[in-house]
Amino acid sequence: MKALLLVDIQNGFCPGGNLAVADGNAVVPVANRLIENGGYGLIVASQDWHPEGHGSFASSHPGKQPFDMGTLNGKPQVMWPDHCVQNTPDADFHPNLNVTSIDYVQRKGEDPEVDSYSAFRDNDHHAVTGLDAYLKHQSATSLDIMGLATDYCVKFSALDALSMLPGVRIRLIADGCRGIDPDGVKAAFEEMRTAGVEIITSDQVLEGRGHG
Ligand code: VGL
Ligand code: ZN
Repeated sequence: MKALLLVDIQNGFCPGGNLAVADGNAVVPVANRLIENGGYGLIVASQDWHPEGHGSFASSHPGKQPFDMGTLNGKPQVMWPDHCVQNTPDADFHPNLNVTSIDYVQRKGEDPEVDSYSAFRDNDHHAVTGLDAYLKHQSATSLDIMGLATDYCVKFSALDALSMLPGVRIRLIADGCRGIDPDGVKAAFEEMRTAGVEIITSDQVLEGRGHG
């Protein structure tokens, strides 16, 4: 079973959103093309889904400004602007994303005391989301990953996919990702490649159906 993981393609990470990624909406047509013509048997999506007052929000830490470094539960934590609050438009999937074809949505970041960049487990590696079990149950043999943001949720999802789904081929669709910090994006690609993630393009998937 060839599976596609769409990471956090939400209003909050697109222009106009509370944690907008430059050009973030550009990943939407890439996702739709892959959903419709990529030859996948399974489409899953993650959704950043924070309660109000989440511990990753600068607003929860007196004196902190968005993008400052702070701590959460004694660990270093980027202080984010309030974003993707549950049941707000900021947390909705981008309105042009073909959500009707998504088989499974994995929400994350619900625990106010710990952030969860990865779609598979929280940043402390204490709690898993259940996405690994779902993909194993569906007998996924390959997982292509794209979405937002390259240097945070995409990177940590890809690295966790490698370690939590042994034997599954993990590929990153480079043109289907946009990131927060340009230097961070460069480093993220390098880190993923070094760890064993194959870096490909959506055209490669669409041409040979990319599954060769
Ligand atoms: C993300 C920062 C905070 C992401 C989510 O989707 O990359 N980044 N929450
Ligand atoms: Zn978040």
